[in-house]
Order: sequence, then C-alpha cells, then structure tokens
Amino acid sequence: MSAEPVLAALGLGANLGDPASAMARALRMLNDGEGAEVVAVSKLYRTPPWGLVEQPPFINCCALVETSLSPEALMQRCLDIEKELKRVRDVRWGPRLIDIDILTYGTRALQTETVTIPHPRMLERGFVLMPLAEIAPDMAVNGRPVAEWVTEADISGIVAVSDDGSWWTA
Ligand code: PH2
Ligand code: MG
Ligand code: MG
Repeated sequence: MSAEPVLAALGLGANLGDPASAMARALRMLNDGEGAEVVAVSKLYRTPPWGLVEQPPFINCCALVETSLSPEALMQRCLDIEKELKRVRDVRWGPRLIDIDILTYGTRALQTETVTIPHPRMLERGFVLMPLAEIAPDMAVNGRPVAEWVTEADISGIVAVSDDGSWWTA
C-alpha cells in the first residue's frame, strides 16, 4: 500500500464473446473492490487487431483509477478480474475475452518481475493512445503528453462506438 492514492491509467481490450459487457463488468469489479476507484472511462473504440492481424477486431477503452494499491497489487487485482471473467491465456497477442493492462502508475517508471510501467508498448499502439488521449491528454508518458504521442500514432481504422464514457455504468 502506498500512503497517498495514485492515479493509474488502465487499458482494456477484448475481441471474443461480448467485449463491451466484459469490460463493463471488469470496471465495476475493480471499482467495487478495495483500494481502487474508477474516476474516468473513455468511449469504446473498435480497433483493428495489432500484432497478430488474423483475428477479429477488438473493442478497446482506457480508464483512470485512483488507487491505494501498489503497482504489483493492482496488477494482481487485474489478473484476478481477468480470471473471474474466464480469460484463458494461450496465443500471445491472440484473441481474448478480456485484457486489463496497467499503462501508467502516477509518474512512476518501474520494472519488476510482474509489472513494467509505463506499459512498454503503449506508445506504439493507437488503440491505447486514442482512448487515453480522450481522458488524459495532459498525462506525461516518457516526458511527453499523451495528446502529443497520439498525433504520431497509427490510428487508422479506429472508430468510437459509444457516445461517451458512461457505457460501463449502464
Ligand atoms: N491487444 C493485444 C494485441 N493486439 N490489438 C488491438 N486492436 N487491441 C488490443 O487490445 C490488442 C491488440 C495484446 O494485448
Ligand atoms: Mg494487452
Ligand atoms: Mg495484458
């Protein structure tokens, strides 16, 4: 536990089952649990698969959470929620029912056995930067605001599929 709550950014994605309801459930579970409050959620975006292209399109979003959990404890919480939502891990970058990644944790950079923060591939990924720029344009990642990083990202084929960020409470 850290003393002061920290603002952490999460990236969520799914391309199997019912992605939007899995992500809504994930955010509610996180918010209802100890030590993390969801304070902002982006729109839902439909995004072309990145990394392994022969798979269905993803639905992605980002969320900001105010947390008193350590990075490792927050990571474990995300993994527990993935498990509860029946995620099975097989192919790297392959199809999944739910994925919850920690993107940033306050202004900290750290690398442990279980977590690397900032997320090592977030700056290459339009499906992360576009929703993150919506809710945290001024958040600095590697010394530069997300609003600037997103201008260099490949955002082709990414489309918003909800009107706003209220979808997860509906
Ligand atoms: N996640 C991956 C691999 N590729 N592509 C999109 N569009 N969205 C994702 O969330 C995603 C991906 C591995 O985590
Ligand atoms: Mg991921
Ligand atoms: Mg993950």
